[in-house]
Amino acid sequence: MSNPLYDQLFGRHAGSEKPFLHLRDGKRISYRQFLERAAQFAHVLTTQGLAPGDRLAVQVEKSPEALALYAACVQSGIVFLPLNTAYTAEEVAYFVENSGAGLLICDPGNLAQLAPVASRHGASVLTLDGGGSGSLSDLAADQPADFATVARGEDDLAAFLYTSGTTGRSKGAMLTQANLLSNAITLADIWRFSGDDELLHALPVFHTHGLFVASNVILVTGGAMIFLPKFDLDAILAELPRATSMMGVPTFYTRLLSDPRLTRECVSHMRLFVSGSAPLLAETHLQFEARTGHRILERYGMTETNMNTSNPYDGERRAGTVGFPLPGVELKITDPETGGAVAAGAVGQIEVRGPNVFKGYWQMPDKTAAELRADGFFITGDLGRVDEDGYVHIVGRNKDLIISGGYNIYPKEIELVLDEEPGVLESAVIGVPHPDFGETVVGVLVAVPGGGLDMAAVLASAAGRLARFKHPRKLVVVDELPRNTMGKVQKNILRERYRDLFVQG
Ligand code: MCA
Ligand code: AMP
Repeated sequence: MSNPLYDQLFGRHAGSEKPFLHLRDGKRISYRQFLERAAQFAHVLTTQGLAPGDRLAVQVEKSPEALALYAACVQSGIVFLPLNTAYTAEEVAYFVENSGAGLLICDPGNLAQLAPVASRHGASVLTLDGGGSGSLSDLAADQPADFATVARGEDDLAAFLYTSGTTGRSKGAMLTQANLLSNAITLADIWRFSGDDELLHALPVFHTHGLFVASNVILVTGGAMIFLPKFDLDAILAELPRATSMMGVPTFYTRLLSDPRLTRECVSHMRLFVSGSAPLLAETHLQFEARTGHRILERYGMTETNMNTSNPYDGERRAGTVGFPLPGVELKITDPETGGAVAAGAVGQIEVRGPNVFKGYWQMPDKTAAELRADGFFITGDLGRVDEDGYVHIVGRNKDLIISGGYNIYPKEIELVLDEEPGVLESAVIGVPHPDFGETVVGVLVAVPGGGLDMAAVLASAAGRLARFKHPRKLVVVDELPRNTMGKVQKNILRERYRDLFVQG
């Protein structure tokens, strides 16, 4: 019986003593050790009562064990649901409830807060810390180091990744085995990954970029990862000389450029730098090339689709563009009003279709139908054009979204929280340029007349409810919000008004 994703990413390395993960303390984890750990975890998950198709919610620090949980889920047919470590207990509660997760694995430090959340929604709870210890590992220690891989088909679900929405309610994007596998094979091929690669991995492993794009291309080719717990400039600069490749969000590259230790010599062993998740400024691309001799390869993707386009490995990596549709992926530019094709070279909404496109949003058929057409094209919400040479340019967004340091933030979610605060009549949340994060969050408030608006109290209250990266970095009070004749808030006017708050104009 087969399980295509497990077989191709993990099973093929069974018994291999080749290094898979190099850790910062000099420790190495071979493929065999990693897979044995994953098998022990798979036993724990099943003895906890999870069956194929059930969801496992995981909010833990990055570690080899966190990644082994992904492998354990694929091997046992359980749907892997990783969560950003920045999410508050209130945010985690929504994901556990909405997904119907049967088990939550969290950091021991969050157990007191999350155990009641889990029990309220009928889930059990285990712990795992950044060093690999916790009740999960305690239970795993006595388990066999091999596990009979559960048969799965390509259309079976492998993971749920939650992505926010314009209504403020997060949606669980259902990703199948084929979605993940097709993208991994394509990317490994076009980016020329091989068993000799050592990928410098400093991204989190709870979103598509670090979990699927980076880890899966290595797994499918048998290379190794230099596995850092997070982005740390000193650690990255220390590891760059031995790495062959790195993937990062634009903030990685602007931070590297801000350090004089980034030189041509320190990257002389590198063959590939990839950027994505947010727009890479053409200026950053050019500065990086001038400093290092490397042209960053920019690609474009989404949680719902994995990767859609990429600049070429050979050939011109064109700054300010996201390259060409991947092999097997169709991309078209349509009129947002009619859905019909626009004239060649004109700007419209980007739609994509291919084996990478997800199956829909968990238990949200209306939202699925609104974004995923019956013919299989997914409406990305990004605005773009295709130039005369076929390069795709992303020129804006047809959705109210802020991307800060590669994290997506939907203003509606923050507005709902701000609007509940005493003294706040209404709010509009916008993204403005930020030198480090690309964009950052600004809250524009209208006060209740005589309502005693206390800005510090508003910020403190929001802090308890929303992940840190979503917090407004600044609140401003205005008499009224600019509106069009339909009564809709004109955020473009606000963005223009506050565009220089964090950068020099
Ligand atoms: C951390 N903070 C942030 C962010 N990250 N605030 C806004 N935006 C952020 N992205 C907060 C911290 O809580 C902290 O708050 C302060 O900012 C600085 O903390 P620091 O430790 O310096 O943060 P950091 O560790 O340096 O984080 C910055 C980072 C990180 C390295 C850019 O956010 C990161 O790794 N981003 C990658 C996100 C990612 O993987 N995106 C892919 C999504 P305080 O000041 O209170 O201490 S997948 C996707 O988008 C699609 C599919 C795609 O195409 O890839
Ligand atoms: P997410 O929903 O978190 O997966 O984020 C996906 C969104 O990130 C896309 O819809 C784009 O708006 C944005 N994005 C990803 N890669 C790029 C890129 N290279 N350039 C511009 N925007 C990007």
